Amino acid sequence: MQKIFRQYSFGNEIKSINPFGHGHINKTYLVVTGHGERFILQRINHDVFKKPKEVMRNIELVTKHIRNQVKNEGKDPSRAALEIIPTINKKTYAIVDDYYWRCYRYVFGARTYEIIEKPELFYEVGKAVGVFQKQLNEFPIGKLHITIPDFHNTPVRFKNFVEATYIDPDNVGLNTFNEVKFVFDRKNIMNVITDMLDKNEIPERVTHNDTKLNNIMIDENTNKAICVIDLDTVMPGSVLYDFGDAIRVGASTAVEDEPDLSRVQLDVSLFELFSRGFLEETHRLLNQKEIDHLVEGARLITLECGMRFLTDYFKGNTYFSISYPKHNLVRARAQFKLVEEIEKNYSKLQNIIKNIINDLE
Ligand code: GN1
Ligand code: MG
Repeated sequence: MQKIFRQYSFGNEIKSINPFGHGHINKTYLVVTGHGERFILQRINHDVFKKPKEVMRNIELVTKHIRNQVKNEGKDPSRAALEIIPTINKKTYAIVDDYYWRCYRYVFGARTYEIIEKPELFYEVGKAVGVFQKQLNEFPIGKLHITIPDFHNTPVRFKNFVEATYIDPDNVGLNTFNEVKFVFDRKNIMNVITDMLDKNEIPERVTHNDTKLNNIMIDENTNKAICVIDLDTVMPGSVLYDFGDAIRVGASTAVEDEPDLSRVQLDVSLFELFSRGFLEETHRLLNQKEIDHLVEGARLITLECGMRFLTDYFKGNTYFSISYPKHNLVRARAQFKLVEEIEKNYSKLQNIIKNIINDLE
């Protein structure tokens, strides 16, 4: 750690360093200095993000853009986006022993949630995801690097899944017949969103691609959302996946890795609250096809995420960090249960979207 701290101006005032957060990919630490300053220090997982410099360039551009937007609206930009702390050499990252590290200013008086504790919070989360989309609507999309190719390309994720079922070095597949069948039964819907993108029926937008609940910062005093964090996967993509990923985590009655499937349900009223917040911000921006496929976005990203967990389980758990051997299988099962829940409520959810749009127009 000393080698990292030598590259930061606060480096010789460190009081404590502790692991922080619940991310599955990067390593995150909370750093506190003797002056009571706090920083979030992260080691970028370069097996996942092969070009960390490009990740940091994207984040630099996007956070600058958001701050300028907010400034132009006459509002305080200080908490509107993550703030990268530069190194002494004015770089957005520090390289130590082939690892890339980066540092953000810690946001005081804010927190994230693993599960929605008060329903009205999810309306605020919807607003935040919508505002993020709005703020980046004019961003020159060509400037963004593709930090992970085919990240939300569901047909490619399906193909990788099918290949992984053959690999299965530890023979873990024996007990997963039902899960594998669950995915295959849905092979015809994998390409619904990518086809619309290919045909230009829906636009490529600047999207976040990881809008799960714990990536939204909430003010502890006002309960208002502050900003969206974890910008590593900001790339061109479909807004349907951003909408969907937020629903996948926030509208579920259980955590992502709940082993007791009877507890994993879709809370339709939470879906409605999020959708209202989100659409209040974005309904003028989205085209009809996008509005008609928001629910499909929730189903597909949940299915995709389940496939990714199961793929990793078959391949020996090399991608997502796990706390016990079957963790990825448990995660996958919870996702598939949620897919069923979305399917069961599909027409109800579609009506909710329709009604919100009617109210707003
Ligand atoms: C990963 O890093 P983290 O935990 O915010 C993953 C997402 C998954 C999510 C599932 C770069 O996000 O795509 O949806 O886990 N990020 C990457 O919890 O793969
Ligand atoms: Mg995260």
